[in-house]
This record gives sequence, structure tokens and C-alpha cells, in this order.
Amino acid sequence: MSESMPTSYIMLVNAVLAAFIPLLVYLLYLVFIQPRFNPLRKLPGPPSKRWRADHLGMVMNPSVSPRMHEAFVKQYGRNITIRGPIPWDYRFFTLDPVALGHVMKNSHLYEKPWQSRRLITGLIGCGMLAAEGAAHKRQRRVATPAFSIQNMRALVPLVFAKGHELKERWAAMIADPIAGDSGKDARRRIDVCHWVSRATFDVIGSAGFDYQFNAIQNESNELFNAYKEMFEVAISQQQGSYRGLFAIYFPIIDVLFPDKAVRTVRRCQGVIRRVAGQLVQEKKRKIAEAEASGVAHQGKDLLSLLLRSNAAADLPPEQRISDEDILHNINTFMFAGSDTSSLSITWTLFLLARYPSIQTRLRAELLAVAPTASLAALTSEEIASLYAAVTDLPFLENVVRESLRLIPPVHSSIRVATQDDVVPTSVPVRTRMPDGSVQDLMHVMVPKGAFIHVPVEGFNMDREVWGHDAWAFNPDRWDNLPEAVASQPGLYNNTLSFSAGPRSCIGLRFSIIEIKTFLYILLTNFVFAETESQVGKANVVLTRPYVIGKHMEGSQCPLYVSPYVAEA
Ligand code: HEM
Ligand SMILES: *[C@@H]1O[C@H](CO)[C@@H](O)[C@H](O)[C@H]1NC(C)=O
Ligand SMILES: *[C@@H]1O[C@H](CO)[C@@H](O)[C@H](O)[C@H]1NC(C)=O
Ligand SMILES: CC(=O)N[C@H]1CO[C@H](CO)[C@@H](O)[C@@H]1O
Repeated sequence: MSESMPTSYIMLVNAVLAAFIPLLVYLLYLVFIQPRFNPLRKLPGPPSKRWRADHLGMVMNPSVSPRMHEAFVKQYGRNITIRGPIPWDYRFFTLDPVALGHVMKNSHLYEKPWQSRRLITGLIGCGMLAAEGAAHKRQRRVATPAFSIQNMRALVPLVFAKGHELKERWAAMIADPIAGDSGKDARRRIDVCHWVSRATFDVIGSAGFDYQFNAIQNESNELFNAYKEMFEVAISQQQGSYRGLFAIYFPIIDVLFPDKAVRTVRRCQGVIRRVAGQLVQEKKRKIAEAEASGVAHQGKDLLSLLLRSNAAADLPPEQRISDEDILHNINTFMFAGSDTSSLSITWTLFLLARYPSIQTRLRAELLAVAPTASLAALTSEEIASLYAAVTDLPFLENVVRESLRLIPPVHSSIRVATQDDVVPTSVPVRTRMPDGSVQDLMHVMVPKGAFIHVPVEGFNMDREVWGHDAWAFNPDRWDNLPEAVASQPGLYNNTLSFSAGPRSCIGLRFSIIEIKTFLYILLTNFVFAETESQVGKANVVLTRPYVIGKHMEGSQCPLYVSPYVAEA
């Protein structure tokens, strides 16, 4: 026994070396050899050391990114290379509308990286946000009719009901003599971010799958807490956990050594599969029953619409999606549709608190279409015609566009090239040629496997495009846009806030209804003002508000909220 110890030890060392030497050689190849052939190295860009040159901090931190983007353009042009966290991670960074338009349009050449897809799939399943190729096409095809203009309009009364419920809740909080400041200046410091988030959860629960979280009332619903806890894990994972990063590359780690986060996610997924899975089955049964009895099923929620669209007679059987996929997409709507909407409403209220004269002007416009009766007394038809009047208001439209342009909840995104590609540009790119000379080319060579940074905020805030005041909140700019804006890519009014191309946001109309409805109800009932706390932005998956100096307290946006009293 004692004799064999050293021998087996040496064998082990040999085995480890045998495994490590190829790995080391490969690593040296990645760091020293492969970059020489990477055409992205020929592009200009911020200086970098070979081993550590992570530029992502500069371009992803919303308190510096607008300045960094501008400095890049000034120093290196619009078509540059930046470096990611690992030494061979050269990324294409472009603020050129033609180049980015090409990337977003050709979603089969530029996919979402498997790393982020694996992360999303591990949480909410492989729904529309994470799927690629044929699977994505199938899901998107089934979901598209569900998000039609008519179907979205039918959801308006549900959204109004939730906005009204939030208004009642805030009115009660302000009137509460213990908690609120008493006196005629009744106002209350409310964390708008927290409350609007509870309300948008309720909206997507009700409009998404006909389910009441009752989160505006209390946070005790089991399914609500399962989603909330799971999304909180997703958020904390992005905050630089090396274990989380490691587990993406070696998922076996989560199986062998589940940590607290992994166990939480599993528990939440159990609840979701049980409760939401049951909802899917119940809905399917109801639709089948309705069909058997010859009356059309009336459900207006996204789940009903998805199930009906999936069962449509003109859909070829191989184009249908499984029940599992339906559930993953319900999870996806929860994940993609609640925090994003809540943040855009929160940031708009924040901007209106900061610019009181714009708030007053907007309120006057909204009050002009307000009915004399209380919202609670209106029929669905009356609410529909009220919303039709609200959505046509020009200043509201400008405020919503401007807020989504200036603080897009999705700050940036990422794609990966699935093959070598030639990306056209709108202006010549100074490129170093193999013989050392420099030429101006109208294209960029992007190698297979390279990441492309998609600077959503970067495009939205480009001062050379939007004008010298592009960093300011100025809703009136939309009545008089510079010509250059028209050639910017983007689904939503030449902004990238809802992305662009085949993978752009399917929930755009849904969220505009939600944002406008909430702004209408909240601004006609309350006045919003800044508090002593200074609010700044930080990217934690999405661009969220934090009280400066109190990041540890988590995302919050305190504002003074007081009842609006019409002047006599
Ligand atoms: C203000 C609110 C919203 C914003 C700013 C927003 C923004 C975005 C963006 C930027 C993307 C592209 C993501 C990427 O390429 O990395 C996206 C995709 C998506 N969004 Fe939204 N979104 C919002 C609301 C919603 C809502 C309410 C829903 C659903 C009810 C939704 C469902 C989706 C889905 C399913 C995708 C994936 C589409 C695909 O890949 O085919 N979003 N959204
Ligand atoms: C939460 O609110 C719902 C709806 O108003 C109510 O049915 C439920 O009893 C409440 N739960 C708790 C714990 O207060
Ligand atoms: C702005 O975007 C909305 C939604 O896509 C669209 O209906 C509207 O026509 C656009 N307006 C302009 C001026 O581009
Ligand atoms: C440095 C470089 O060649 N970049 C080009 C990319 O785009 C800008 C136009 O905005 C050009 O001025 C640069 O020449």
C-alpha cells in the first residue's frame, strides 16, 4: 500500500499534466495566435493590454456610457473594436446605422450568444427570448397573432382596472394620518419603483394569463413570490458572481454542488410548473369545451390567445408548439414584460418630477379628455373610447417617446456572428491592411464567433444624430426632428429601445398601452415631486433607479406623491 502511493501520485500528476498541456497550448493560441488573424484587431479602438482590457464597464455603466460613446466616436470613429472580460474577446462596437441595421436585420447570421441563452433557459425555459432558429420561428409565428392591434385593444379595460387599483392604494396611503405627513400639504414619500412594479406584475398576470396576483394589495400570492424570487436570483447573478459565470460554461456544477441560488430557482420553478402549468391545462380544457359546444372561447388574455392561435385550423401541425413551450412563453412574458414596463413608467414619473413644468403641461392635456364620472363607473366601451382619446394626445405621445429614448430600460444587448461576415458601413472605416498601409473601406470584416455589442442607449443618445441637446429630456424635440434621425434603425420611432428587426420586442403595443394608461390615471390624480434623495441609474440586467450612496438598499425611486387638486 505504502509502496504504491508514490507511483499512483506520479501517475496522477502525469494525467493532470497530460490534460493541462493541451489546454495550456490552446490558451496560448487563443491569447497570442488567434487574435493576429482576427480582422476586428484591424479596427481602431480604446487602448488595451493583452491580458486585461475589459471595456464593458465603460460602455455598460449608464452614468458614464453617454460620455464614453461620444469620446469613442471622436477618437476612433463609429466602427471600432472593444474588449470583453477574457483576453481573446474582441467585440465589434458600432454606432453606424447601416452596420447595426445589417446586424439586427440578419438575425440568422447574428444570434444571441449561447451563454446568455443558457442563462435565460435555465430560469424561464427556452421561450421566445432564448430560442434561436426554427424553434424561435415557430414560437414567434404562433405568438404574433396574439399581439395584434385588436387583441391588444381588448386588454385596455384590464389595464385600466389595475391602474385604478394602484391609484386607490396610493390615495389610501397618502390619507393615512399615521404614515403620511398630515396637514393641507398632504404628501407622502413613495418608492414609485416598488409600487409600479407590483402593479405591472398584476397587469401581466391578469392580461397575460387571466390570473390575479393581487400584488397591489399584498405580496402573499405563491406564484407571484415564485416569479419575484426567481427574477431576483437572475438579477444577483449578473452582479459579477464568478460561480454563476463558471456554471454557465460547466452546468454540471449546479447539478453536483447546488448553492442557495440554484436551490431557490429550483423551488420557484416547482411552484411555477405546478400553478402555472395547471392554468395552461385548465385553459386548454375550457377552449376545447367551448369549441365542442359551438361557441367561441372569449378569453382575451395572452395565454388564451396563444392557445387559440396554436390550435388554429390553418396552422400546419409541424408549426404548432408544445404545452411546455406555451408555459416557457408565459414565463418569458412575465420576465420580459413586467420589469421593463415598470421601469419605463418609473423613469417617466421621475423625469416628470424633475421637470415640473412638463408635468403640469402633460396633466392639463390629460385632464382635457378626462370624463366626469369616476373610472370605476365606466363601462368597457367607455374605457375603450377614453383610451382612444388618450392615445391620440400629441404631448403624451412625445413624453413617452422621449422618456423611452432617454432612459431605455434595456441599455444594450449582444449578438454573436455565426459565420464570417462582411458588414457594410455608411461611412468609410479606416482599416489597417496586411501590408501595414491604411485604407478607407466601406465595410468591416467580422469573424465567426465575434460578439457584437448592441448599444441601445448609444444610438438613442447620439448627439451627432439627435442634436446638441440629445442628452436632455425635451419631449418637444419630436415635433421637429433632425433629418439624420430618419435613418436610425429601431422598431420604435427610430430608437433602439425595443430593439430592431426579427428579434425586436413583440410586446411593444402592449407596453405602450400600459405606459399611457398608467400615466393618464396617475397624473390626473397625483402630483409628483423630487425628494432630498438623489436618484441615479445603474445597469442590473435592466437600467434601474438607485438612491445615490445607498446602492445596498436595492433599486428604489422615492418621490413625493400628493393628491392633485384642481385649482378653483
Ligand atoms: C417598456 C417595455 C419594454 C421594453 C423597453 C422592451 C424591450 C425589449 C427589447 C430591447 C427586446 C430585445 C432584447 C434583445 O434583443 O436582447 C425585447 C424582446 C422581447 N420582448 Fe420586450 N420590452 C418591453 C415590454 C415587453 C412586454 C410587455 C412583453 C410581453 C408581454 C415583451 C416581450 C418580449 C419578448 C417575448 C421578446 C423576445 C422577442 C424575440 O426574441 O422574438 N416585452 N423587448
Ligand atoms: C391579499 O389580498 C387578497 C386580495 O385582496 C386577499 O384575498 C388575501 O386574503 C390577502 N392576503 C393577506 C395575507 O392579507
Ligand atoms: C412611432 O411608433 C409608433 C409605434 O411603432 C408608430 O405607430 C408611429 O407611427 C411612429 N411614429 C413616427 C413619427 O415614426
Ligand atoms: C477611424 C475610422 O476609420 N472610423 C470611421 C468610422 O466612422 C466615422 C464616421 O462617423 C468616420 O469618420 C471614421 O473615419
